[in-house]
Amino acid sequence: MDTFIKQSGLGHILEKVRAGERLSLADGKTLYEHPNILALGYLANIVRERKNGDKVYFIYNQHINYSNICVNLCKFCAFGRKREDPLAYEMSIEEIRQKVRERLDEPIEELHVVGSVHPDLPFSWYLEMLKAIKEERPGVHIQAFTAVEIHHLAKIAGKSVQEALKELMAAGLGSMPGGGAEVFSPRIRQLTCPEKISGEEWLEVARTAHKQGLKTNATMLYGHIETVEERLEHLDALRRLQDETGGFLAFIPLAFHPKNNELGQGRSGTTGICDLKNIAVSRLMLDNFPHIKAYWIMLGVKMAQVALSFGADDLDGTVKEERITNMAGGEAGQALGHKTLIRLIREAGRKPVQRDTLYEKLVDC
Ligand code: V47
Repeated sequence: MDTFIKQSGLGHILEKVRAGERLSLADGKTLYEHPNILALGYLANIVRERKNGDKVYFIYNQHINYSNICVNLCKFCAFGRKREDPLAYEMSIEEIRQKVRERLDEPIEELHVVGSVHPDLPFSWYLEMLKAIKEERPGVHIQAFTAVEIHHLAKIAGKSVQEALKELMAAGLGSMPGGGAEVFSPRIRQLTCPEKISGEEWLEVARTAHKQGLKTNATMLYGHIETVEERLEHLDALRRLQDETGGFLAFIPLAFHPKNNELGQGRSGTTGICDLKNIAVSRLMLDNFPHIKAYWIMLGVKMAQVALSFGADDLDGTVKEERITNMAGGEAGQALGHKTLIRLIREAGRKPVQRDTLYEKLVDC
């Protein structure tokens, strides 16, 4: 296999990967532009197995998308709506309680709570929501609010991000998901989400969270108008912040879905090779991230399974109900039973491990 990698012109990268040396942005470009996906997979798998052996993690989780009424209205998003839109919705705290109660008979470890940049819900509403979830399901870990939402909540509360996070943590916030990162490049943000906080601001919220001991994830939305250089700069910014704080748990490359959004008009979805490249290159570039997640809702179940041989070590979870990808044309469905997740992992020749949000409580399956 080493001969094959050398013949593919990737010998110098193989040497660095074997030595545990950091790859440069130029190496990243070589990888993205390399035509042989098997060579990339082989390299990414070295790092993946060094960090996580044969394990593939999954979690018993439930998503709650509390509202889609949004002031940002990003051009790639099919979920966010103006208040007057017939598809706009906002759950009451009672409805959220009900969603949690509906699944009390299932061993759910994590509630993944993400919504929108809502024009007028007050800060107290978010605290109340966290407390209500904890009342219904006291032991659950709440992974909630992207850095974009946190920035907004601090603003409406008239507090610093640090102070807002402190109150949210006291009300039950356990960690933050990685959304809203998109692509940090100012060019891409200007063209696709001009109302959203900047990449620098996103990173600053993550930095503040990490300094308070709050773990977070990170994402990158790929497969639209971004260049390879812009992807690599995004990965590099995350890698530098992780060197500084060590607060990121997982990186999740998010495949752009083109339906029902402005950016997607006339555009097709990502290809399998593009998906696998983004998994493999992120595994290789993000040498200080413990986990790379193949989020099956975005990738599709089959591609997510294949991604387990190209650098990914996590499939996310059972989910049940998800609206962001679904509204943008996602066809993977919205729920997987844990038996299906285990089967997918075993068939990929890996060892299924049920985890909690922080990858601490682990159960071999
Ligand atoms: O921030 C929006 C993305 C994100 C589209 O942290 C789209 O474990 C594709 O971040 N096509 C929200 N993507 C979802 C998210 C997430 C999901 C699962 C797990 C975790 C985690 C995080 O979805 C948004 C945005 O980047 N998004 N529209 C679209 N059309």
